[in-house]
Amino acid sequence: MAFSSHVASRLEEQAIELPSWAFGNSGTRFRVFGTPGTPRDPFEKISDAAQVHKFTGLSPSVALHIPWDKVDDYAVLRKHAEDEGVALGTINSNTFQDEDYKLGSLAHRDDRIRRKAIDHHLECIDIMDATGSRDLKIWLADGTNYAGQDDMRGRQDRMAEALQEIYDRIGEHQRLVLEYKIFEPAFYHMDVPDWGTSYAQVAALGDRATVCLDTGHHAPSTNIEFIVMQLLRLGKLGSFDFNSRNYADDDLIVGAADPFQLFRILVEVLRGGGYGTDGDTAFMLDQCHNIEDKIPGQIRSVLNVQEMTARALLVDREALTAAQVEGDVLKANGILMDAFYTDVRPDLAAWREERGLPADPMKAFADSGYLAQIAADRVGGVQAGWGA
Ligand code: LRH
Ligand code: MN
Repeated sequence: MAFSSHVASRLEEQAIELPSWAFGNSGTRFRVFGTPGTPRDPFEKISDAAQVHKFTGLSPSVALHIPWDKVDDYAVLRKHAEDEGVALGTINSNTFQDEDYKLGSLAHRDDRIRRKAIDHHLECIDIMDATGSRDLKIWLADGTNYAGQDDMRGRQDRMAEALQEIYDRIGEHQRLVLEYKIFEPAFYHMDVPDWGTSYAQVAALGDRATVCLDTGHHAPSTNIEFIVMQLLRLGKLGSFDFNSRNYADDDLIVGAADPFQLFRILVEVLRGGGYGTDGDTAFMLDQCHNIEDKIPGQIRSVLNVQEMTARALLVDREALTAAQVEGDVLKANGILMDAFYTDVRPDLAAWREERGLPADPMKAFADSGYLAQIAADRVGGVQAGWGA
C-alpha cells in the first residue's frame, strides 16, 4: 500500500545537512585509517557530499568546520558547491585544537585567550556572510578533569559574557546554535554538559540563539526524545547532530545502534512541529566513518533518517490520542509500535522512482563507479582529516 499523499508530500520536505568532515579520514586515539580517494581539500569533500544528494535527493547542503575547511576565497567554494548542486550550510567553530585552549577557550580565565577564541567566532561569522550560511554552531571542549581544578561558576559567567559578544555580531538572518556534551575531552565537568545549561546560556542571549542536540552527547539510557519534546516546547531546538552510539560519543551511522530510539526522537520532532519546511530545527549528521567507506556511509545514514521519518509519519495520531485519553496503556503503546514495525522500504523505493531517484541509492551509487574514479584521480597530496 503506497504512502498517503500527506506522507508522500511530507517526505519531500526532508533536508539533512552533511558534515564535510565525514568525508575526510577520522578515527580514534588508537588509529586514523586512510582510504584511497579520500578528499584532500574542501572542494573534494563537497564533490563527495554532492554524490549523496545526487543519489538520495535528501542532503542539499554541507556543513563546514573552521579551520579544517579554510579556503582563500569562500565565494569560489560557494560557486563550486552550487555547480555541484548543493549549498554551503552550518559553519562550525573550532576552539579545541589550539595549544592556547588547553584549559578552555570562551570560559578560560586568561583575557588574551578568551579574546582569541571570541575573534575566531567573529571570523566564522565573516565566513557565514560569504557562504550565505544561516547557522554558527558552537561546541566547546571547555571543562576540567579534576574537582577543584577551576571555579565552575566563574567559567559560566565568562562564557556567558563571551557568547554575548559573539551573539551581538550574529546577523538578523543568522542563528547561533550551542551544542552540549556530557563529557570528553574533559572528564570531570564540561562547561556546556547538558541541554539545561545550553538552554540557560542561549535563553540569556536572545531569539536567534538556540540549542544543538547531538544524539551521542548524553549519559547512557537518557530519554533523548523527552529533551527533544521540551526544547521544541521552549522553541529552542535549533538543530540536531545525528549519529548513533553503543557506549560514548561513538559517532556511528545514525540509526545503526538504536533504530527504535531514532524513531521515537522523530515522533517527538513531528509532534512538536520541528520537522520540515514549517519546522525550525535543522537536521545535520555528525559522524565519523572510521572503517567503512564514507560516501556509502553517508548515503546509508540519510536513508536511515528518511526511513524512520516515514515510520513516524505513519503513527495514527488520532487513534493514539484517543487511547491516551482513555488511559489504555497497551493500546497507546501498540499504536506507536505498529508504525515502527511497518516496513516502509518498498514504499520508499516507489516514492524515489516517482521522483526520478534510484529505488536503491546504495546500489546505484556502488554501480556508478565513483569510488574507483576518485581512488584513481586523487593520488598524491595529503588526505583530509581532523588534523588532531
Ligand atoms: C564534538 C562534536 C562537535 C563537532 C565535532 C566534530 O564531539 O560533536 O559537533 O564540532 O564533534
Ligand atoms: Mn556534534
